[in-house]
Amino acid sequence: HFMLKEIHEQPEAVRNTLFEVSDIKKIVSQFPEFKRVTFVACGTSYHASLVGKYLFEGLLGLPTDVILASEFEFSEKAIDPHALVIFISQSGETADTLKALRIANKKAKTLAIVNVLGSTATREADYVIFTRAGPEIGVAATKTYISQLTCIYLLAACMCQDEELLEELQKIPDCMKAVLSLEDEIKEMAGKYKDAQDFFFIGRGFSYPTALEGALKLKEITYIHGEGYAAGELKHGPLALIDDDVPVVAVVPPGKSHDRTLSNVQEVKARGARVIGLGSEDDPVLSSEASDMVEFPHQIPELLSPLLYVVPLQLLAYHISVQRGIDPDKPKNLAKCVTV
Ligand code: F1P
Repeated sequence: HFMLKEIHEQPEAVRNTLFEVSDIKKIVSQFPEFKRVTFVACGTSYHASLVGKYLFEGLLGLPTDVILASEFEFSEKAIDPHALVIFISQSGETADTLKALRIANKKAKTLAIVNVLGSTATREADYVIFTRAGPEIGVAATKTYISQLTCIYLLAACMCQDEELLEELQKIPDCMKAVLSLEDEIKEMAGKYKDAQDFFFIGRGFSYPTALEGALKLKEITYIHGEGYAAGELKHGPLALIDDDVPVVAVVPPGKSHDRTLSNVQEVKARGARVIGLGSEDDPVLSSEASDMVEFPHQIPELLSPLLYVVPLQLLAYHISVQRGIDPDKPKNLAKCVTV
């Protein structure tokens, strides 16, 4: 399948995208002073944007909003002329994204982060950054998501001149290979969970967009209901849906969010849920709570975790899809580029 091939091409996609750093530095040197950042995107690209919010607010202290392209017209009046409005799109042709770009171009400086050279968004935005993922044939976005994240990290690091972060990013391709080598374990896990009718994916902070993206991958190619939730919101209603039929995927890297997400893991377990834990290899508490565990190298800090923790979730969705007899390259009701 194209999808599996592209999942395995992700270390290369990151490596190639990291070469964009010199172009990104040039673009950043042309920036006027921005008072805020507004991301606009659809689908998987929206989840990359959410990671951008945590980064831009955390590293640069810049107020950052993330707006779904299909909702942009309702925020039009509030667009700050001193904002940098960043459009993220694999194709650069998504109708809602282009419509929002045309509105934003009249109000503020725009930047498009796009994978397809020469696409409409690249011709219309003030600044352009390319994700060097190579062509993506699989309908569900995988390596382009990772390349979008890489560009966002590069952009944030260049804007705050964080050389240490630029160096840390160089380690990602090798760490990602280590994560990909867990595929056999994840395939086996897929066999255990493939008959579930509903899943929850939970995380906080940097892990919240990963939870949303894991749930979207599951929905797109397995047609199982997957709900991505900010772990702290579970107590505001959805805990009522958790029982022993609902597996919960918990994204729990070490760091600020760790202990509180762990307490949510205990809450869902108390309601009978089987928990698939994603966490550090040296997290005995999480691994004792989880029915199944995906272990990551312990040196991965929370800030970088979105680049790695999503990979097993792509593999999980892929293997559940295949084991349910679905062709993940031909998902029903999903086009590679949504032009309407
Ligand atoms: C957005 C998107 C993709 C999704 C599918 C449909 O596309 O929702 O994330 O995987 O291909 O479109 P884009 O604006 O990033 O090209």
